[in-house]
Amino acid sequence: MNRYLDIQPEVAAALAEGKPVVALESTIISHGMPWPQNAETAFAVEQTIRDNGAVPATIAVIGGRLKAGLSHDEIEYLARRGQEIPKASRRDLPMLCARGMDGATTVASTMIVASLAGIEVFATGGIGGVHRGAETTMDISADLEELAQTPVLVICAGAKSILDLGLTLEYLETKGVPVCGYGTDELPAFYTRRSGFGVDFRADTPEELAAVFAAERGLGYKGGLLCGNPIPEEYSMPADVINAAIDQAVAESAAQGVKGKKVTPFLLARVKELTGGDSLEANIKLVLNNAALAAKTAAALSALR
Ligand code: PSU
Ligand code: MN
Repeated sequence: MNRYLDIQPEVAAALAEGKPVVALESTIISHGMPWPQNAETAFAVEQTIRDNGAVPATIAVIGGRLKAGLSHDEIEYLARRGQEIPKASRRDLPMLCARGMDGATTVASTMIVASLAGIEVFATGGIGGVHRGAETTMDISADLEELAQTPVLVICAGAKSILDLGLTLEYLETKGVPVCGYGTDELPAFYTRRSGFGVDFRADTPEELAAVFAAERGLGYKGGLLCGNPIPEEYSMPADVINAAIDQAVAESAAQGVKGKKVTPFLLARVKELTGGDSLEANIKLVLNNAALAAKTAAALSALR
């Protein structure tokens, strides 16, 4: 096992027996939601994964250790400390490990730790991607490059239109990352079910999705697979309301010269402020929806093996 990695005993036992395990990220806990909803959501997501037949493994860096599976107290610690926990993507892990620091893992770094631990399925809310204006800023999330090189199935609710969704899909196509729509032919846009941008293929059952991921492994590809699972209709937000808030947040971020790793948290926080509690509620519901699909897909994958 990797010398920087700690796998929680329950997770290690499930992996050893070939039972389904689902990885979860921690940037969504420390940076994505306010206390105490962040802790409540993290616990509810883990419970949803259990209710659907899999073992949850929330991932973070604590005291320089890569953790696959967190205790109740560790999740609460990350939730209470919030923004004080550094956001940790691929480039940050070496420094955090060397110096014994904490880190809230993004999609990219959660994939890295999941892969080191042998976990193949990962549920989250939204992924990073190609930002609007990336043709001049070159702001492209490391999440996309990770999907190209790390063999994990990432189940999300698509990407927020704080990003350029068309360019995000072009980038994934260039990198050869298969993109699935769950029950849809379009990439979902996080708060809304449709984006207008087509995916590579549609899956209508966890078994269909698991079979494509298993085939990707069987072909010897080194990269992962992205699945967009639309927010349930009853929790989706009116497109005009959410798009107006996103446009304003993107304009403010450009006007204030926000750069680097602060861009995504700035945009997410501003959209939340501008839309009140509605977007937080939608965010919680879609993460639970993704957790349920991920658990069922991990179970389907275990059955194939
Ligand atoms: N998009 C969301 N919610 C999030 C994130 C992105 O809708 O919480 C977080 C995820 O952890 C994602 C990270 O991996 O932001 C991407 O950050 P960056 O764009 O700096 O790579
Ligand atoms: Mn960025």
